[in-house]
Amino acid sequence: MLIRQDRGFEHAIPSEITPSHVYSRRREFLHQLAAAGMLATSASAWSQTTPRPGKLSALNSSVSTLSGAQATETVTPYKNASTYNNFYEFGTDKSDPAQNAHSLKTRPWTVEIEGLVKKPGKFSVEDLLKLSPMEERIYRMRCVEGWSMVIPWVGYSLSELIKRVEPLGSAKYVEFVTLADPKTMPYVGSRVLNWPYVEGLRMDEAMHPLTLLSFGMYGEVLPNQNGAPLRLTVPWKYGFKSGKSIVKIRFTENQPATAWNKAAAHEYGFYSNVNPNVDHPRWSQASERRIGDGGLLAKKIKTLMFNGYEAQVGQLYAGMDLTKNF
Ligand SMILES: Nc1nc2c(c(=O)[nH]1)N[C@H]1C(S)=C(S)[C@@H](COP(=O)(O)O)O[C@H]1N2
Ligand SMILES: [Mo]
Repeated sequence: MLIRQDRGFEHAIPSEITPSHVYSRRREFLHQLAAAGMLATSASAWSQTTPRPGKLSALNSSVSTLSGAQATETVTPYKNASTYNNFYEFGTDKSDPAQNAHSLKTRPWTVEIEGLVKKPGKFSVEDLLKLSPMEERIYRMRCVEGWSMVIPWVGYSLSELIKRVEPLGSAKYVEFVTLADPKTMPYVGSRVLNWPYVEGLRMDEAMHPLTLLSFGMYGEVLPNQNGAPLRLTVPWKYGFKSGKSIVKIRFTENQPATAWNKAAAHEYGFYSNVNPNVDHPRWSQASERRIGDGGLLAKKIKTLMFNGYEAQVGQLYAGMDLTKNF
């Protein structure tokens, strides 16, 4: 996103052919969750080869009250959500992650919790899958590049994990460090970014119920290119705040140095709230293109303040100058 704002839509979205073992793995994941009573909503509507785009209102009430999403929006086809990605460890073209991320090894996987907490330690992905009941949440996701999708994620609020490790009073921020393995990630080692990809949130943002620790999407285990085995989804912020394939969560007193902020501080601030009134230095943020059936000809739609989640998160920023804290 640093380099080619003008090229994002030149690339055709390749039609997806997913090997059958991937599907059986996803079905297995859902069955395990359901059997353990860990799936709070039925995700069966999304678990088909080509999930049907559906109305957001089809979701259960806890989802719609939390997301505040509009019932007129349709869910992005699975094919688009899993083949039009940013995951620079696997390449900078939108189609690269789907083509290259099969090399990512998602088991065994551990997430290390460190810094200002009473209970630091290591969690295996199996521990994390069991930590809390999961919900399906349909979130709008907007990339700073000006495109957006509507994706049904499966996970639980990050706050469930945070409460478990008992942050100290001095912990003001949470830093998320993602995997940087040059053996399985062809672009780690390139100079596109300073690896590992690091993101951060203020403690109250991290504790907000909308901040989701996601393990699945469309009722299925996350495809590697979407950040398996676990990632963050922070729907009121630009996509890059939602770090993929997290290996470390660190609680700090000072604001973490995040990867995109280090790469270009004047373009990508720490907060990165979706804000149609604050232009990116090189382009407007007032509108966006919804990726999906309309393809490259999709009409632009207005971008909403905090990506449409202002009622839920606006108060976190009361009194802050959002043109300075962009
Ligand atoms: N580790 C890592 N996480 C990442 C990125 C990345 O390059 N590396 N890209 C970010 C950006 S810019 C976006 S828009 C979203 C895209 O998520 P999606 O491909 O699942 O839609 O992931 C974010 N998380
Ligand atoms: Mo993005």
